[in-house]
Amino acid sequence: MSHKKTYKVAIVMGSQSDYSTMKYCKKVLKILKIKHETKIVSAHRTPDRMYKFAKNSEKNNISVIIAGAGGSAHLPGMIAALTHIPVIGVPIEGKKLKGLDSLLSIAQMPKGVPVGTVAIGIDGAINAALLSASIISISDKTVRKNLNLWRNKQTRSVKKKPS
Ligand code: RP5
Repeated sequence: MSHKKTYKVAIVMGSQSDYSTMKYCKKVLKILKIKHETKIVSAHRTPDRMYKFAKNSEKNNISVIIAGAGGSAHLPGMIAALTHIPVIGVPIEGKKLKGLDSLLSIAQMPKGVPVGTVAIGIDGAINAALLSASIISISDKTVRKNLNLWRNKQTRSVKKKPS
């Protein structure tokens, strides 16, 4: 019997500097009890690592890939070109153009290789985790239950009147 650890979601990012945003993905997946792994994979600085990661993702039992990138953000698109596993791109809010360049690079994929795109920054990182949970919930009852609990808690937390 294999004791190899398997993951449902892979959270990858182009740089250590992306982690202050991408750690919110991890936090949400932890709350939802979804197995995940976190890696630094850069399309331009570690292209071989990116290639191996994407090519092995199916074999490694990954259901969804969340890829965070800032600055001319080609990482999610390149990963999506190498695997059929759904890729959600998180545009990181960079110093120069406030992440708008990343948002456009990720969202404006030409036809043929889609990348699901979420909002710039922490909101996007949180939503990427929730969207990955929705995708997994189609075939996983426990994740469906945990996602619904999370949503109900969010609903209950909204006050009826402002104070
Ligand atoms: C991209 O370039 C990374 O995703 C990061 O958002 C950006 C800047 O990287 P560092 O110069 O901070 O390592 O590859």
